[in-house]
Amino acid sequence: MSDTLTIALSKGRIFQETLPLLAHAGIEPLDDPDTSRKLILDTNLSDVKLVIIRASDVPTYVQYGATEVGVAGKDVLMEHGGEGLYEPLDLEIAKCRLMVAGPSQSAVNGRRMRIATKYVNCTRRYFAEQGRQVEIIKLYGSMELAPLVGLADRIVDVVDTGNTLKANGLAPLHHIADISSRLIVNKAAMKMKSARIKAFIRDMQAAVIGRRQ
Ligand code: PRT
Ligand code: MG
Repeated sequence: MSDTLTIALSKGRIFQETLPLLAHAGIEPLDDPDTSRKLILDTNLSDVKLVIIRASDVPTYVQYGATEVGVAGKDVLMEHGGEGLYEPLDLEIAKCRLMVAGPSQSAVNGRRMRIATKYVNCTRRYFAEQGRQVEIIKLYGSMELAPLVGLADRIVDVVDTGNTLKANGLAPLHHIADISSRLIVNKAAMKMKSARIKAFIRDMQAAVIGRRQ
């Protein structure tokens, strides 16, 4: 088996913030996913390719070995469950917090709270740990809208600056988890392509440490 390496990445902030780490590891893409329509990008190294995938799909591609490695937010990994994956390295990029948010002054009394979120599993787990029965409404985006139109009492979403919440009259209420992006590796590939993948992890780790200074 050849020791090619395919790396799953999502467009946008994860791609932009992973780029300098990859450069530190000697990997430079030959195309920009924000302007190219290609989904598989060649790099300066003939045996390394970048595969551009929707953020929430990255763990699935790596789980099934469609790509050996990938970069995914801890929020996405918590929601996916991590089956078939190793998570050897915190890349310390795309940092944010998974929060419960809602209208700043609002109490929900005498009935089950309704929570809108795309993080259904994380939300169920969090409220179960609190011993609270809630009704969860699955959405695919723009969670901030749900409380404004009476669809839900609260949302669970990632928050960075908090500006989006504030602009919509919402406030962060409870902290669920600190989030950053992680390097993930397919478990079988870690055995089959051990030397190649371990060298890549080492290079990326050096890049993360270099970036701290
Ligand atoms: O759209 P799609 O479902 O394909 O994926 P996505 O929207 O999750 O992708 P993307 O690229 O937006 O996010 C990828 C990863 O970046 C997430 O899984 C998080 O781990 C991480 N990340 C870091 C964030 C943010 N910061 C963030 N602020 N992901 C999303 N946001 C959103 C937030 O939900 C809010 O609506 O950005 C908006 C602005 O945030 P404020 O608080 O700065 O206003
Ligand atoms: Mg998005």
